[in-house]
Amino acid sequence: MLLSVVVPCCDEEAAAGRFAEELLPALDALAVPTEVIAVDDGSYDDTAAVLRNLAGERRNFRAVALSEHRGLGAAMRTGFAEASGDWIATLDADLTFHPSQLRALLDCQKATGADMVCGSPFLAPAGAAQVRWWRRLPSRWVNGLYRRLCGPRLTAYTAIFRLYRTEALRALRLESQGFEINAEIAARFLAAGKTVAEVPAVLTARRQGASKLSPLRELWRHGRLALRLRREALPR
Ligand SMILES: Nc1nc2c(ncn2[C@@H]2O[C@H](COP(=O)(O)OP(=O)(O)OP(=O)(O)O)[C@@H](O)[C@H]2O)c(=O)[nH]1
Ligand SMILES: [Mg+2]
Repeated sequence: MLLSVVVPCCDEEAAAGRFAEELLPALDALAVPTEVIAVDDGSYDDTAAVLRNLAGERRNFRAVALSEHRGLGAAMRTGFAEASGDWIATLDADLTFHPSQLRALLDCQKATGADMVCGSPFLAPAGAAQVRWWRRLPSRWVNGLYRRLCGPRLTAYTAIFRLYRTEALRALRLESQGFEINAEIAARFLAAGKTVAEVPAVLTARRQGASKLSPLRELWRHGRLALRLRREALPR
């Protein structure tokens, strides 16, 4: 087994500075072979240089640089195409889902045989107590919308912290440009009849750098995706 960890990075110079001390040791502790694929998306800060340096020092760390800013959806799809592992995990660059929690995703996959395992801050005893209420509330609302649309099987349609069977992920036709890509992937796994599972995962607050989430833009994109998924599900 090889686990490819795809980490999209946009203006994450400070967060990427923690990869050597925090991300890579946490991956080593999983005791499975891993590779990191960090996708820089035309960052304006020194993210590309930090990632390039790390790639020069560590055998299992790859830095992929997009020539211009193309958005989270495009960055993640690039990471999926570049991955060599038979399993792919996706992770925030700010490590707000701590990578040590990948152990729980791997264990759950082993126990259930699932094609996709989601880490959910909505499942007890995990949570997102550190995250401000004005960020938690819209997230709950949007996830509630996807639950009504795609089914109650999952609680975390929008969270990035996941484990995927590469073959199943690559079979999907994904179109999302922004943060809604995580919801699109979950919806398409379910629509394709793939097995999905969920484990509690703790979400902490960002410690460095600025958030890239623009709530209004992402609400608009989620609305557009929800309409598209609904149209696809209607009998013709
Ligand atoms: N490559 C790329 N990565 C992005 C883009 N937008 C966000 N990201 C990355 O996606 C992840 C999630 O973005 P965040 O800004 O952490 O959004 P969030 O987790 O919803 O909110 P906070 O943690 O509160 O900032 C981070 O690793 C970002 O660097 C983008 O346009 N391109
Ligand atoms: Mg984040």
